[in-house]
Amino acid sequence: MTHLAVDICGIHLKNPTILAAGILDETGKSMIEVAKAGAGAIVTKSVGREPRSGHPTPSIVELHDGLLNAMGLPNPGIDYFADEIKEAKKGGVPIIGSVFGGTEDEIAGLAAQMSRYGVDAVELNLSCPHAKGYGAELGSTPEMVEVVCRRSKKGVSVPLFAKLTPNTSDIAALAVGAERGGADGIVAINTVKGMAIQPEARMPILANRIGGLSGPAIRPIGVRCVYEIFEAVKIPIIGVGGITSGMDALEYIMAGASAVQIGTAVWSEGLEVFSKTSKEMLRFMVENGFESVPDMVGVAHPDRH
Ligand code: RRO
Repeated sequence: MTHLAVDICGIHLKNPTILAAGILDETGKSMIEVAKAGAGAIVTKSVGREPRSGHPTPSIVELHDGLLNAMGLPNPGIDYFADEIKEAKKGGVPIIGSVFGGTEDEIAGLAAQMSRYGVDAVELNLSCPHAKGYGAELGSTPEMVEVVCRRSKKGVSVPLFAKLTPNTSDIAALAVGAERGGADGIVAINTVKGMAIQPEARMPILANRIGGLSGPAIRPIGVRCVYEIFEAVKIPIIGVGGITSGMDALEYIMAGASAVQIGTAVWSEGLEVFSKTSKEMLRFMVENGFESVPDMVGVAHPDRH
């Protein structure tokens, strides 16, 4: 029978749609709502060592095909997060804990602490494009990605995912670094560095000036990144960037993703986007003779046609 269930690194998902880090995932209660809406799994807000209020406003610019954000890693701090994870688990879907840090020691410590909270996997955010000293700096060379993953892997008892930046000339090389360092999966992509300027004011709109672009505008970039990563590593890939429909998700899966994350479309379409995406994927599978999601993974590559 045609079905949407997938297993990633031993984690069972009833469907391949996962809530991406950064939206409706700061409290246990909001994560339960996302689970109820049909997400197959949930990634938490990226949390760090200390509470942070983030960058000054304006920190979001609405564009017609996406969002530009410079939130600046607002989060309550890891110590506060144990209770939120405990609550989120009541939603009945796997919870993936996202952490960011300024040094390899810090991020490894946070990953270990997150793993002790009972999450099903840990996602290392190595890719925030606009918070100086955090994220992207640690994730900008294959060597750094490898060291951070190796260090983090030691203290983590659950699968470890590395979320990579597209703001590089060779994301596949970063993925190879993650695989060498022992990561169990790759998450691609985080937002694409961008800027919007208000002509009358003659200045950038974001208080931080530079931000990260998400939404439909970046989908072709994400699909290309997943396609390149699929040819470079053996570990599973989770695709993210501009997915709003089942057909968008299928692009990522056929490029090589085993599952997908949805973020900005939750803001633009509402929580229904998870069940809508699943339904559309299932319809496509029935109509095109695919029994399961793994049957479609990477089929856009010439040797897998
Ligand atoms: O908080 C943010 O500004 C942010 C993060 Br942590 C990230 O990973 N990606 C992004 O676009 N914004």
